[in-house]
Amino acid sequence: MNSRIATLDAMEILDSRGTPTLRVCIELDDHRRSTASVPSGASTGAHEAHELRDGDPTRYGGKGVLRAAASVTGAIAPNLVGLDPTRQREIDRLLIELDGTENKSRLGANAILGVSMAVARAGAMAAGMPLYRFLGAQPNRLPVPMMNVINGGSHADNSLDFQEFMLVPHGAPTFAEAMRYGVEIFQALKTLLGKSGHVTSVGDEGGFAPKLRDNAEACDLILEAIDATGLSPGKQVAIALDPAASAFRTADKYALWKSGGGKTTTAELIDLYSEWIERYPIVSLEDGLAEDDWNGFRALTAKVGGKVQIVGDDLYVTNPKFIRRGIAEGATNAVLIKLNQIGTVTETIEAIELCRSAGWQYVISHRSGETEDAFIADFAVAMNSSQIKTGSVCRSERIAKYNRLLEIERELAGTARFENPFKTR
Ligand code: 2PG
Ligand code: MG
Repeated sequence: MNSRIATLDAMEILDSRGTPTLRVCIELDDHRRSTASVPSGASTGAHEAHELRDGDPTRYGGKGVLRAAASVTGAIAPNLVGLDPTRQREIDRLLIELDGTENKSRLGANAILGVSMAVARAGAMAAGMPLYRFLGAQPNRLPVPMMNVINGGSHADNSLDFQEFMLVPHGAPTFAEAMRYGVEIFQALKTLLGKSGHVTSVGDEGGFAPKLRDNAEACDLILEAIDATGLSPGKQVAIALDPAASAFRTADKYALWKSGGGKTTTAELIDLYSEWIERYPIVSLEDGLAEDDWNGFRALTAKVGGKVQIVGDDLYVTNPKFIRRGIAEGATNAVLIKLNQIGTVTETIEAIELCRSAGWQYVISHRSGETEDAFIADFAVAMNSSQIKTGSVCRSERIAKYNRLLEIERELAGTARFENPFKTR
């Protein structure tokens, strides 16, 4: 017989921005323990599951999570004690029922996800398997990393409207080599920035946060840095962007206020992206438009979706309801997957299954507020995801995921695959 859940506990810890978040601990009846820590976003989609915060102005500016911790120990724990932790789907259904709201606002999506992730780990432990093997059918693919080396938008106090400028070492032979490419380019970029008098301090996801002339200069610098390493742009390393356009959406336009670029219409922004796609080796464009601009997304995908990956993040918030609509309307051709946007491991897997059935790519993603928990590294391999987005190549909360993937690649030894999911142009 499998081990059973004996106790559940939760505590307030801190994330990479020094903001409180939740850690859940499950003890099995054989005294083994699993823990999971919940991430938190800054550029959050309007329809994300509800992150429960205390709102008590005397602690952490209202951002404490003691109420979410109390959801775990109060409402949830008595219902889970005695259950078999390998029954993830049933336990997640139970959590959803216990909450009873559409967006998990009663118990808090942070409380529910913390439990759901800790159950997955406890299940893997009970089954005597690493997490990636427990959650995956035939896990042997290492995802191509998307490394956010220049930060802007709401992740940095600089002149860039676009939130993320990422390196994609898609032409590397292995995951470990992909990491080396990324790190060497990151170091070259640091030298370049220093030489041209820019600051080399980093933003929330560990990417540089310089005050540049405009958004395009970030792509120019990345290209220069790739050249400086002797790697070949477009062949070995490409660029991915996440403008996170919901953050600069006004009533009917997009306002490039950080760079002083003025207001643009949806059509003008689509033209700018297609021009960039011709000019730079871009393989992926996430949230190029805002979460409510469905018409714009359809037009963008119709125009450039044959050449590059168009990813919806705020647009879908990992919610099968919105992904279904996106598939029906051809709004994008890929989805960003964040566990805490929907709130349980099971619903996240359902979102991924929808992508698979449509032949769409899916990218497993961190949040800008992270912890040392590397759950998404195992999860990406379990889901056979072609890509993972987990920040720059510095700061331990980002590196923890990369290091775990290096470990998994080594563990898989001869059977590990690392493949380029992008169209080569
Ligand atoms: C995003 C994420 C992660 P945040 O927009 O894709 O990079 O940012 O967690 O702030 O929503
Ligand atoms: Mg995004």
